[in-house]
Amino acid sequence: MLERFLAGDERALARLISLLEAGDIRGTALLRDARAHKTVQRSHVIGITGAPGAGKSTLTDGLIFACRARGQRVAVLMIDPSSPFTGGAILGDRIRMGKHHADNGVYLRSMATRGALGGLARTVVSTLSALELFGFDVIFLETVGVGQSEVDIASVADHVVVVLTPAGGDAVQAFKAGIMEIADVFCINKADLPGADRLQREIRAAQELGAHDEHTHWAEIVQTVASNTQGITTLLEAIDAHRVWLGEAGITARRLERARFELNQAIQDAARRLLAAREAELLPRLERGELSADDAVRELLYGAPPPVES
Ligand SMILES: Nc1nc2c(ncn2[C@@H]2O[C@H](COP(=O)(O)OP(=O)(O)O)[C@@H](O)[C@H]2O)c(=O)[nH]1
Ligand SMILES: [Mg+2]
Repeated sequence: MLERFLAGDERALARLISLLEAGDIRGTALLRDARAHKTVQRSHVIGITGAPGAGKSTLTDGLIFACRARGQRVAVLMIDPSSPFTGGAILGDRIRMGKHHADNGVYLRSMATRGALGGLARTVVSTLSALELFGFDVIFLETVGVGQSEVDIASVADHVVVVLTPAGGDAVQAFKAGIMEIADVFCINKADLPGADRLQREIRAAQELGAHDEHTHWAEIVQTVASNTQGITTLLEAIDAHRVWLGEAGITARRLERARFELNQAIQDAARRLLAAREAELLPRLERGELSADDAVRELLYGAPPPVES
């Protein structure tokens, strides 16, 4: 497996990702061994988020072609939300993306898993590492912009593209959900529909309202019509400009944030496992007031006996 992975065999990559997804320790071991044999080039990790139907997959499709035209190798990681409402859209994505299958500079993968708290599963991070190590220049991470997964994407991507559309009061909802903070580039897709300029003015107004100084990045706003590839090059240039703005130090800071995300998730998983093994015993004592939550944590983590109230 290691040899095949290092030789660039996509089936070995697919197998490695499956192992990582399943939480199989052979996956992490293989990833570690592969790292020891190969110098890693940082991929550009581009998160694409927005409401279902905003045009994320259509945009990604256009961006794939634009990156391929630059000679870059591209991976796409689609996070399937486990929602029955979006099942049809995912199927549509499979068909649409199907045409890239013949191109071996493009690797497509969808992940069905979600984190325990509804955000991104932490295996997304190890999967990104595997794709990076395999040698992709660009990795697109498509997530449906709902709840925690939207916040999480900002923790794992180098660049976050927030996709909005003129239809359906997107902007108002987006500002409520704290989108201003996570967007590095705003993409107003479906600019063929009425209201794109108005939406752009609303985003600008919201940016001007927010606190800013010379350290704040003003997310660029790009209008696209993904369905006929209009604006795709401009969108890619806006992402490039953000990378230049970040610089090496900024990108390193993003990567540390990704490591923090992965570690936090691992700690939560471990804590949940510890608790599950002992909750039948601990919860009644907590409920009766014999034990404080802090005592219980101490006992779970260090096995220290809690002080006994007389
Ligand atoms: N009018 C219009 N429709 C678009 C545009 N981009 C995508 N669509 C359509 O919007 C629908 C949803 O697109 P999709 O990429 O699957 O959205 P996703 O759920 O965000 O991935 C599809 O029917 C697309 O053909 C656009 O720029 N203009
Ligand atoms: Mg999609």
